Order: sequence, then C-alpha cells, then structure tokens
Amino acid sequence: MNNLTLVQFSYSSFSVPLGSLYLAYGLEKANVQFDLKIYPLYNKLDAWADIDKLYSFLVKSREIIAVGCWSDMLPFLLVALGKIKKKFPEKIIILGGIGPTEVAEEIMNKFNFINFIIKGCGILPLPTLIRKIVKGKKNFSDVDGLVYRNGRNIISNNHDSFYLNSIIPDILPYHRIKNISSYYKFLIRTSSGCPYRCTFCQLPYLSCGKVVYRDINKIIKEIKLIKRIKKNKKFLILIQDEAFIINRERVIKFCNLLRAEKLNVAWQCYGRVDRIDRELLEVVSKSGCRAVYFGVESGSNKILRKIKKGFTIEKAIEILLLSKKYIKRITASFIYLYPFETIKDFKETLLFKKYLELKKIHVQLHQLNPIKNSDIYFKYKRNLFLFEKKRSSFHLNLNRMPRECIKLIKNNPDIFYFYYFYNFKDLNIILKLIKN
Ligand code: B12
Ligand code: SF4
Repeated sequence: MNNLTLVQFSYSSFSVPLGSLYLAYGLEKANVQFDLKIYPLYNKLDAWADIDKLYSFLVKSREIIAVGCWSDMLPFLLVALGKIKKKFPEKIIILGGIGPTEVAEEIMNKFNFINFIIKGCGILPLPTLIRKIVKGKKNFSDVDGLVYRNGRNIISNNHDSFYLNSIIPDILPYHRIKNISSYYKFLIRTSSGCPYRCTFCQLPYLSCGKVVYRDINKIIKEIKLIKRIKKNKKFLILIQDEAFIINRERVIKFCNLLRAEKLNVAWQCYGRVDRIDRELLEVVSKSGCRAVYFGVESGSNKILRKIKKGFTIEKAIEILLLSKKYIKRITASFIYLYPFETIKDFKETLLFKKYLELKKIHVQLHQLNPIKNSDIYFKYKRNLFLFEKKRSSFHLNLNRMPRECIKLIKNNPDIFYFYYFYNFKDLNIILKLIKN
C-alpha cells in the first residue's frame, strides 16, 4: 500500500536532484511504495517565500509526508507544514536532509507538529521508519539517526553511519525523475567524507576525518546508464565528492577505466591545489575532465593559516594557472567576512580575484555562512546577528519574506542560524568595496 509522499526541493533545472534518487533507491530496495514530488525553486524569483504555493503543493501528499531540505528552506517549510498539520492533524510528518539534521532536537522541541526527524543519510533509516509506522510499531530505538518523542522526552538515536551511507547505491532509479533525459548535469558521488580540518566547514566533525569510497566499477556502471538515458545528447557528469581528487591512485584508476571503456564523457570535480600536479592534470584532462572547482577561500595567507586550509596563496596561484593549461574551465572560490578578517585581508582577496580573472580563471566570492558544527561556529556563535538587507543571491531580503517566517527567524536564532551573520565590525566598508 502506498501511504508515503517523498518531497524534495530542486535548485536547478539543469541538474538531477541526487538526494531524491538516493532516497528512492533505499525505498525501492525495501519494497516501500511511495510517490516522489519535486518542488522547483528556480522558476520564479523568491520562489521560497511563496507559502501559499508551497502549502498547495505539500497538502496534496499522502498520509505520511517525508520532506528533505537545506537550511535556507527551513523557515518556509516549517510554516507551511504547520498549516497542513492544523488542517489535517492525522498526517505524519518526517523531516530529513542537511537543514533539519543540524538542528533536529531544537526543531522537535519547538515544533510539536513534526513527528520525526532523521539525521544524516536517509537511504536505510527512512524505509525502516515507514515500515514501523505502517505496522503501528512504537519502538523506534533501532532506526539510525532518528529523533522522536517518547511521552514528553525527545529521544535522539545514534547515527553511526551518518553521511557515509551515501556510498551505498548500486544503480540509481533514474526512471523516478520525470523527463530525466532532458537534464544536462548528472551528479555522482564516488566517496563520502574528508580528511582535512578547515575551520569553517562541518565535514571534519561529520566524517571524523574518515573517507569511505564507493566501488569504482559501480560508478562506471552508473555513467554507462546515464549515457543510455541521454542517448546521443550532450551531458556533464558532476562528481560531488569533497575528497575525490585527493586519492591520486583512485583518480588515475577512474580515468583509465573511462578511457578503456571508451565512454567519452565530459566530467567535472572539486580540486585541492596541494593535491594536483602536472602529471595528474594530464591524466584527468585526457579522460574528459572539463572543469575543476577549487576552494581557495582567501587571498590572505594569514586567513589561510587561521582556517587551517593547509596551503598558501602562492601555491594556489601556481596550480590554478597550471590547471588552466589543461582544463577548459577553472573556478576559484573565495570566502569573505570571516569574523577575524581585516580590511587588509579582504583587499588581498580582491587583488587575487582581479589577477585570476585577467588569466581567464572564473572567480566566485561568497560571504561566510555560519555552518553548524564547524570550528568557527563553535567559537563565534554568540556573535551572530541578523542582517536585514539582502546579503546574497542565496538569501532573501528579510522584508520580502512572509511575516510569520521573519518572526520565526527572529525568535529562534539557534534554529534559523543560516539567516544570521557573524558579527563583523567592518561589514559596511566591505560591502561598499564589493559594490564598487
Ligand atoms: C550540488 C550542490 C549544490 C548545487 C545544487 C544542484 C542540485 N541539483 O542539487 C548548487 C550549485 C545549485 C548549490 C547551491 C548552493 N548550495 Co549547495 N551543495 C551541493 C552539494 C555539493 C551536493 C548536494 C548533493 O547532491 N548531495 C548528495 C545527496 C545524496 O545528498 P542530499 O541531497 O543531502 O540527500 C541526502 C541526505 O541529506 C538525506 N536526506 C535528504 N532529504 C531527505 C529527506 C528525508 C525525509 C530524509 C529522511 C533524509 C533526507 O538523505 C539523502 C541521501 O543520503 C552539497 C554538499 C553535500 N555534501 O551535500 C552542498 C550544500 C548542500 N550546499 C550548501 C549551500 C549553503 C549552498 C548555497 C546556499 C551556497 C552558498 N553560497 O551559501 C547555494 C544555495 C542554492 C540556492 N539557494 O539557490 C550547503 C548547505 C548547508 C545547509 N546547512 O543548508 C551544503 C551542505 C554545502 C556546505 N557544507 O556548505 N549547491
Ligand atoms: S572545506 Fe573542503 S577540504 Fe576543507 S574540510 Fe571541508 S570538505 Fe574538506
């Protein structure tokens, strides 16, 4: 019997929503029937903030609604779900994904209309939970990462496997996505975790320095399936792993297999400037690598030391320029508004940005978002403040949000921390510099 609607949000009409496929894989494997509904956030400006539209979309769900989101959607989703539960109290609401995971206990404490939250990867625990709900079972202690109520108590199960389950899938159920052949970008995960300890990132905490790998043959099989889906049309494989490039032997094996199988596909990945050299660049470019995205993070060596990035700006420049000789599109991403950044540090970032652009390297400049469970968050979370004006294309202007969402964000900074900034004394000067 089908009592379940799985809801996911999509940020891009070009790229396949990978989380949906992973969850669909787990449910299909466990023989749990479900509908998959994907809510597009890209068709309309401020699509997030349209609570009525979101409500109408969600309300058509079956008895159990399982929804996943990132932190940006959280206030809107909670307002819409609250309305649904008010009208249909019998509906069972399960949340998952990165947004609810980080603040699961806080959400359960504050919003009693949420029945369950599954932290981390949902592939295995979601079907286990659904089966228990359908059979009317009351013991949830063995559902990995589950947060639930027992009387007045909120119970948080261990989540031993956490994100590491994301290496499990064999072949993903692409048939579950409508018009799958019209997508251009196909996301793939080949590993999970990262051994580095950058202080603005939550991965060191989540993966505890471990990296778990998927069998390369499964990845090749997945790419062959995508090729069949796309027939003769062009597409791009996006390798999503944070740590893909750092395992040199494995990258070489992957590239050799792509060539041996004559797959002839274009792909892109994330890179680290201290793990790439001329020899590796030759191998990846010959096997179809068309783009590499490097997290450089700052133009200031002082900041790079402070965030424990593990390389200098000189090394970054050397490898970015070298990479440009082999790979068509090189992107360098920088972050600004670290709570310990000075105007001088920021000007160094701007200088390198200009220099790299002259060399035809794409540069992205992102404001530092507070990220729960990162070292910087632990250290500076007491200094968070709400910025009322629009701060980036990813954040809505507060005054364009529905009133109930603004109220939630203002009253619950620990839950909706994503909408806050670290206190930064020179904020206005830096924003002016950016504008100019
Ligand atoms: C690809 C990607 C993008 C793509 C999205 C394209 C697409 N089609 O999805 C693009 C480039 C658009 C993008 C943009 C941004 N991104 Co992004 N992105 C990612 C990335 C690298 C991979 C996402 C992915 O596919 N993961 C793999 C799938 C399998 O995982 P998943 O979707 O999370 O699903 C799993 C679990 O979460 C869980 N789950 C999910 N849903 C549900 C539901 C239920 C019911 C259950 C039980 C479980 C469950 O199970 C799934 C299977 O394992 C992640 C990093 C990461 N490691 O996930 C960042 C990440 C999601 N992005 C992030 C951010 C912040 C952004 C930006 C806001 C950038 C910025 N400057 O701040 C923008 C926002 C976009 C916007 N608002 O317009 C953050 C989110 C942090 C947060 N707390 O919300 C992440 C985690 C990176 C990071 N550490 O900072 N991003
Ligand atoms: S920023 Fe990248 S390299 Fe640093 S810990 Fe996070 S995933 Fe690893």
